[in-house]
Amino acid sequence: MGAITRRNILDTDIYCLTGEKFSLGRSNVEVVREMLDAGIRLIQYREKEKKAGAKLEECLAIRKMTREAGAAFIVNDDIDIAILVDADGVHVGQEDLPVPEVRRLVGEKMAIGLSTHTPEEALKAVESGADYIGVGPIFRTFTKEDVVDPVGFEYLEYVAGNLDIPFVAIGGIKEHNVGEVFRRGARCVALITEIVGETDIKGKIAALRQAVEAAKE
Ligand code: 3NM
Repeated sequence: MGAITRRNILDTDIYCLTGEKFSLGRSNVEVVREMLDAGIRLIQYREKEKKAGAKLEECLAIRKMTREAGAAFIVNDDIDIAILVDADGVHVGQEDLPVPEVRRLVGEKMAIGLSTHTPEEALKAVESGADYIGVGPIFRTFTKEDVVDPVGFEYLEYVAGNLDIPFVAIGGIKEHNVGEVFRRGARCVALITEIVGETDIKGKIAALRQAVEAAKE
């Protein structure tokens, strides 16, 4: 694989996020090890409960592992930690600092992802200089605390058909519906509970990959 850049960071089918609360007693680091061993090449560290020091320590370990695997590493929310560990990207939400200010902090090399839930937010994200957007929640999910109602396929199809920015579909995506998400225009999907909540993470990733390949045919 070539160098990871702001432009190509989403060039992969399956984007894996951590979620230690749902990880059946395994640590974020253990779960990421499984994901990388299963061939995942894009990891986001998402951890809302731990203190900064503990998050930094985990991110340093995951940075090392992702680098060795040639995988991209994105940190959710914590811009300071993303900078400290030399992450490939940082992912922010609508309530976080505006993208131009995030850019001033992280410099020109790091990718910035922004969660969006409406066409208006997506258009603003493009104008703001985000490198990619999250599009969701596609289906109902209880994983995110400040959850909004599902946007369904309508918003996904709008982004796929009208915007020239890399995007990732997220929210309630499972093995049984991932094929449909690809058929509706997604080229990258992000998942938390379907993967971290599975005993056999490698088996689940293989099954997801099979469903994605079938949808692409
Ligand atoms: N962001 P699961 S939905 C982190 O719509 C996150 O922006 C969303 O978790 C958004 O795969 C979501 O378990 C939760 O549904 C995704």
